[in-house]
Amino acid sequence: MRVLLIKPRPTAVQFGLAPFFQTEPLGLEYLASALIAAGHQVRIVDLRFERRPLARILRDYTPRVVGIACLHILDVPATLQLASAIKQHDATVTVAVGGHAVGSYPQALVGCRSIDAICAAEGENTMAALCAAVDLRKPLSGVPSLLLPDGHGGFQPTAEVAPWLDLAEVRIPNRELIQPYQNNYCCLNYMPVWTMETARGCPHRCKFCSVWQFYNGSCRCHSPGNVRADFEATGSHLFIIDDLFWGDPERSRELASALLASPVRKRWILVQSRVDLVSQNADLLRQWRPLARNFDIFFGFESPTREGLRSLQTGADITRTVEAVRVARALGFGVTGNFIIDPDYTEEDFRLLWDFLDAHQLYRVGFTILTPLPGTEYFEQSREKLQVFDWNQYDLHHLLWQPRLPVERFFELYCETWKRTVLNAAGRKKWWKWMAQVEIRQMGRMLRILRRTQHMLDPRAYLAETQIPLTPSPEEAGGPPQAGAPPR
Ligand code: B12
Repeated sequence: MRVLLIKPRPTAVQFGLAPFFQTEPLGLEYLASALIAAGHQVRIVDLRFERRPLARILRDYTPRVVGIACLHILDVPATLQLASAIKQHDATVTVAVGGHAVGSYPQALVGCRSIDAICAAEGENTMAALCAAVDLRKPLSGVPSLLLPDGHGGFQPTAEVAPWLDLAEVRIPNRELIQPYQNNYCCLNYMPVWTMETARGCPHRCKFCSVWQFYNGSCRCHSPGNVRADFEATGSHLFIIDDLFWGDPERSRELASALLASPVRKRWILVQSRVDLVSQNADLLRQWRPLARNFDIFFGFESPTREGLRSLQTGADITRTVEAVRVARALGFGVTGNFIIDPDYTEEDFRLLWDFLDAHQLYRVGFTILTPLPGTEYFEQSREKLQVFDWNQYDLHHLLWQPRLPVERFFELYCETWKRTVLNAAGRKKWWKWMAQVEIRQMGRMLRILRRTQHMLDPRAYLAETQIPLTPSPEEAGGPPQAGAPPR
C-alpha cells in the first residue's frame, strides 16, 4: 500500500530557532523504516523545501494513507490546512496526524473533521498497525494508542494503549527518502546537517518542558550497534537530538566506546545536556571529545539567578552552571544554550542577565520568552493568565500575557539582549566572519539566513506581531482570560 508522510511548513517562522535551524523530519524517517519493513511503499515530502504543489504529489502518487507530522504546536495551523486540503483532493484517503505536539496536546485538533486518526504516542508500531488496518479494511478502533473522531468534532482514545517500544528493536531511520532535501538542512553555518537520536525521554521534571510528559517519564536507549550504524549513515555535521545527552553516564561510556571503534569522525557534533551532568562527568566528556573536530554542547541555562531557577523547578543550581561552562571549555567543547526570559523581568533583571553573559563570555546563546507549552502542567496552571491562544505565537518569542514592564520596553530590552550575541551581524561577530565559515556555494544561503535573523534584534518586528495590548488599562492588565480559550 502507498503511504505518504508529510512534514508541514509552519506558518510562523520568523523568530526563534526556525530561521537558522532547519533540520530533517527524523520522526518520519523512523516511521518510514517501520512501514517499509511491514511491506508498504513510502514517500516523505518535506513541504518546507518541496517545490511541487501538494495536489500534484497526491495526484501522481495516489497514497491510501497520508501521515502528517505535527512536532511543534506551531505546526498545528499548517497541519489543519493540510488535512483539509488532502480530504478535499480525495475524501477516501486516510489522514493520520502524529508527533510530539499533538501527542502531548491532541485538544489542539478538536473541531477538525478532516483527520481520521491522531497518534498519541510513538509512531513506529502504531502507524504500521493503522496502515495494516486500512489495507485489510478493518476498523481503526482495533489499533492501540490512537484517538479517533467521536462524530462531534472531538476525538476519543481507542481501547488499548500500546506499550513503550523497546528501542533495541526499532530500525534505524530511513535516510534515503529525504535525500532530495538533504542539502537544505542546516544549523546556522553548518550545512548540510544530519540529525540522529540515541535515546528517547528525560527523567527530569522541568515544569515548562513537555518531553517527560509525552514519554510519561520513561527514558529508553537505542542499542549501541544501531547507534553506530546510524552514526555511520549520517554526514559530517551531526545534531544529536536527545533531550538529555550523557543522561546515563554508564550507558554513555559504552556508547562512546562503540562509536570510537568506528572509523567515522564528524566535523561538527551538537548535543543537548544539563549543567549538572557536565560539571560532574569530565571523564565521560573527555571520552566523547575525539568524535568530532568541533563539538558543541547546548545547555538549558534557563535563568541566571538562583531564584529564577527555583521558580522553574529545574533542580539546577547557578554554581553548577558556571562550573559546567568551565569544564566544557577546558575540555575543548563549544558552549551554547538558552536562557528563559520571564515576562515578569524588571529592568534590573535584564541587567543581571547581561552581567552574567559578560562575566562568563556567553555570546553563542539564545533567549526565549517563558511560554507555557500545551501538554505541560505549566500550561494548565497558566490558563487563567494566558491572553493568547493563537498557536502561531507559541514560538517562545511572543508575549502571551502582559509583562511587568510596558510591552514596548520589554521588547526593547529583549532585543538588546539578543544584540549581545553572535547573531548580531553588526556586533560581536560581523557578517563577513560568518561568510568565512561556509563554502563559497553556500554563501548566498548563509547571507539570507543571517538577514532573516536580524529581525530578532528589532523590537518593531515583535511589536508588529504582539497580541498583547501596548498600553493596557488597569483592567486589561489583571483582567479575565480571553474568550476562545482551547478546551482542557
Ligand atoms: C529536533 C528538534 C527541533 C528542531 C526541528 C526539528 C524538525 N525537523 O522540525 C529545531 C532545533 C529546529 C527545533 C526548533 C524548535 N523547537 Co524543537 N525539538 C526538537 C527535539 C529536540 C527533537 C524532535 C525529534 O526529532 N525527535 C525524535 C523523533 C524520533 O521523535 P518525534 O518527532 O516525536 O517522532 C515520533 C513520534 O512523535 C511519532 N510521530 C511523529 N510524527 C508522526 C506522524 C504520524 C502520522 C504518526 C502516526 C506518528 C508520528 O512517531 C515518531 C517515532 O516514534 C524536540 C524534543 C523531543 N523529544 O521531541 C524539541 C521540541 C519538539 N521543540 C520544542 C520547541 C519549543 C522548539 C522551538 C519553539 C524552540 C525555540 N527556541 O525556538 C523551535 C520551533 C521551531 C519552529 N519554528 O518550527 C518543544 C516543543 C513543544 C511544543 N509542544 O511545541 C520540544 C518538545 C522541546 C522541549 N523540550 O520542550 N526543534
